[in-house]
Amino acid sequence: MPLISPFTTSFGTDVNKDVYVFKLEHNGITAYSESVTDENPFYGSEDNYTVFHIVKQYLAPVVKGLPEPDEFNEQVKFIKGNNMAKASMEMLLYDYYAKANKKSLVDYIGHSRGYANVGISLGMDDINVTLKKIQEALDRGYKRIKVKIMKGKEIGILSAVRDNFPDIVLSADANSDYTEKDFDLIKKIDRYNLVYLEQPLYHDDIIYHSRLAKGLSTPLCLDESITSPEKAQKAFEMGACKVINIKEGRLGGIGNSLKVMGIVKEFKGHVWIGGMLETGIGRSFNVSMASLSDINYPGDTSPNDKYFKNDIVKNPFTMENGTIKPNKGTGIGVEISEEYLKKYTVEEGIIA
Ligand code: OSB
Ligand code: MG
Repeated sequence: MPLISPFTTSFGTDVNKDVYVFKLEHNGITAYSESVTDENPFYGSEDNYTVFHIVKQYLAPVVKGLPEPDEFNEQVKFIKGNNMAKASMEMLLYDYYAKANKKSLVDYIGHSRGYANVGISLGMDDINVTLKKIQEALDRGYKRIKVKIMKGKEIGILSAVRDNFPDIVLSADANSDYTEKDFDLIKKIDRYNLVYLEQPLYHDDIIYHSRLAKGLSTPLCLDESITSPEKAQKAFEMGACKVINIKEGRLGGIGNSLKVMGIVKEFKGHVWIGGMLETGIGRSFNVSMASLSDINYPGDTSPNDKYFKNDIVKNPFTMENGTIKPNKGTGIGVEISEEYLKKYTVEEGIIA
């Protein structure tokens, strides 16, 4: 699926979304999910091809027995890692069981405030383009602006943004571009008054983040590093972060995401729901999660039209005053656009 505009992070530029959409049909119920992986393992260690392999070889046969999501998580525990593959199947079962219980996904999960607070994640562009996009985002009511940064470009980007928007709620995401040798450079970020700095160091690190946090007044938010509830526990115990960006895909699904939310609460931290440029299918899971009452910061759950002119769902989200309501209806509540799904499908098959 072509993106409306290229999305550039410290690890590369995306111009298309290449995604596996999963469909489960049983007893007149049709459930959907998607994998948050991309063609390359540049954000984390999984990519579309590893997901397909793990799903086909190990997970789909388990899904065929229709375990409830918690039971599924128990049954696939013996498979190490591969969280994005596991999440795509666990969430398929969440949609299935919400629908089987004739509930919306939020009612099936419980404890929703009824709407998600929404921030925007802006990829790196020419600085004038970024400033224009920020103004547009503010005009649309977004509650937090996040800009992507990378080593050597951070001061240019952040000083231009702060010169033009001195008071906005601003964060920056480095997607693990820095090392422990860059602490002096990273400390210069303190002057831009960010709500948090997201994942400055190695994608799997906690120890150096905790060391960095001691010399920094800007709170740290971890994204890539938090791949399990245990990692979240360790990160808070070590003071490696005050904020966590939850992505169900990275954590292996909704069950683990809820556990992380519990840990954040225990440590009186902050938590929000991130995004991976999802289609309308993945986005509807994210918006439901972002509406849970324990989520206390605006997330990266932009409405569909930030990324796609023609999404594969017929009922895209709309944002009002920086909030989005989860879909009504059962499960994730999306109406699939068979037209665009067909148009963008390059390969189709039955895996179990
Ligand atoms: O680090 O949060 C990230 C997109 C792809 C991979 C990693 C990240 C992102 C985003 C975009 O920041 C979030 C979104 O709008 O979906
Ligand atoms: Mg991030």
